[in-house]
Amino acid sequence: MIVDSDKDEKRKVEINSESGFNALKEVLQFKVVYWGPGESGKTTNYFRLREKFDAVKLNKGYSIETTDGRTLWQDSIRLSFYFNLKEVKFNIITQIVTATGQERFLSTREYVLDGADGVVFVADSDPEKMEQNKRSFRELSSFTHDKGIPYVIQLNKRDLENAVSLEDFKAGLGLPKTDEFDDGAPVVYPTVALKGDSVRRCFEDLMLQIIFNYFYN
Ligand SMILES: Nc1nc2c(ncn2[C@@H]2O[C@H](COP(=O)(O)OP(=O)(O)OP(=O)(O)O)[C@@H](O)[C@H]2O)c(=O)[nH]1
Ligand SMILES: [Mg+2]
Repeated sequence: MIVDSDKDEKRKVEINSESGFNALKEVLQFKVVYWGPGESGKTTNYFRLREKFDAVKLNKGYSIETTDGRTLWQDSIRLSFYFNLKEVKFNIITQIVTATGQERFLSTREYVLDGADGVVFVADSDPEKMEQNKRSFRELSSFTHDKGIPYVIQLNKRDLENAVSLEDFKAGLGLPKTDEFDDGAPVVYPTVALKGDSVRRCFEDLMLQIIFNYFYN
């Protein structure tokens, strides 16, 4: 049974009678959006997460693509995790969606971003994609401006031979030169989504930020 515990629709209290006693469990629902320029690897991140979190997925998930494998609308899946905080067991239900990077579908991107609790910005290491990285990052900032939505920045395709250097990438996006922010979080997560490298860590770090933001902001 699920009943509303307060006015906040993200937060519900679930009362379940398991093994003869009533366990009280809080349920929190979040939405994470993968955002970035066209073909930077958002859908690849999504597929790798779906594999890695296979045991905790709530639905099969779906991908809506054009015939050439580009995202038309979005990819989406829901996962269920447990998280203990101050002796309360929370059930965290997270919907993961990827926005399309294609310029011509700008309006759908804004819609996909609606209600996001956190964003993974997926940038492309191809030096020729630097302008697109910058444009997409500016676009994201304009949508999330003033909303204080937590985000992490992923620099994908680190396996490319001519991959842009981390320094040039940070300078291009106007990011701090340091490796980490004051709270110890990496400024940029280098990934190879194709192989699944660091995809899960990047997602889990964002989830912690989202949960922290929810309780303390
Ligand atoms: N070399 C390399 N290629 C990658 C990596 N990640 C993704 N790709 C390739 O990049 C291409 C685009 O990947 P997608 O995941 O479809 O990109 P997307 O960001 O979802 O693209 P749109 O939905 O069209 O915006 C595919 O051919 C992937 O195989 C990576 O880490 N390294
Ligand atoms: Mg895609």
